[in-house]
Amino acid sequence: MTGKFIVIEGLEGAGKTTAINTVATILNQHNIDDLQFTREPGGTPIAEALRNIIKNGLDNEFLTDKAELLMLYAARIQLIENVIKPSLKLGKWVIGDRHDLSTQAYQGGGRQLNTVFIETLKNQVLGDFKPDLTLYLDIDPEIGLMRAKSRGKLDRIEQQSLPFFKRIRQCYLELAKQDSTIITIDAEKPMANVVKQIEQILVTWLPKQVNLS
Ligand code: T5A
Repeated sequence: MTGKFIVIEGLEGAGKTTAINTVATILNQHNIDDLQFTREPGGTPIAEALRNIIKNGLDNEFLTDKAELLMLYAARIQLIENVIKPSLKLGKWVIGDRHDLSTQAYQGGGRQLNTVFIETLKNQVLGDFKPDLTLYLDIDPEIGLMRAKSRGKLDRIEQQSLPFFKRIRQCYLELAKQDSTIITIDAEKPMANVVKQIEQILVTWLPKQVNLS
């Protein structure tokens, strides 16, 4: 049996780290122990090098929005072909810290890049590959950024203006409405409540995926 691909999405400071740990714990409780964790951009040597450029830039060279988009897809396809697909084939369950929905929201909504251009690129690079389930942690960007700031220095993307993050949130919410495999979680609630929401979703979703007698 092939594994499943579960992705955690959301703005900075939404609480993806806790959500990932919660998903892993619940899978373990259902005897699903062979897990592969990924993060995007990143997760292979080439993809991690691209992550570093995307997050921090290089030598003060201006990074264009289109180049950022292309690097994200380059990193993503490296990860999919070299890690995600082989893991799923071996029956591992993959838990992803971000995936393509981030590009739709950040580069489509935030950067306002041409959506036809993004869609064409997506179709060419990913084909019909997509996560089995996406948990979108919805949070007001002001709250998320406050949480992110409390951790220290902000990276190139985190330094963007508030309207940029508001557009991203709007885009996430719209895309979640259009796709039944994306489930929205209220991430403004205290951590214990967020954990509970994830548990409730997985307890309903998991039995549909595997025979958990
Ligand atoms: N990007 C990525 C794109 O633009 N396009 C793309 O296609 C992709 C894939 C990646 C950056 O790249 C961009 C998006 C990003 O800007 P990243 O480091 O992977 O960078 O992503 P970040 O969102 O920056 O990661 P963060 O670590 O900021 O977000 P998390 O993981 O959601 O935050 P987390 O879990 O570390 O929590 C932050 C703080 O909040 C607290 C935690 O304890 C922590 O201190 N917290 C809560 N506090 C109160 N109540 C709760 N419910 C809480 N949940 C967490």
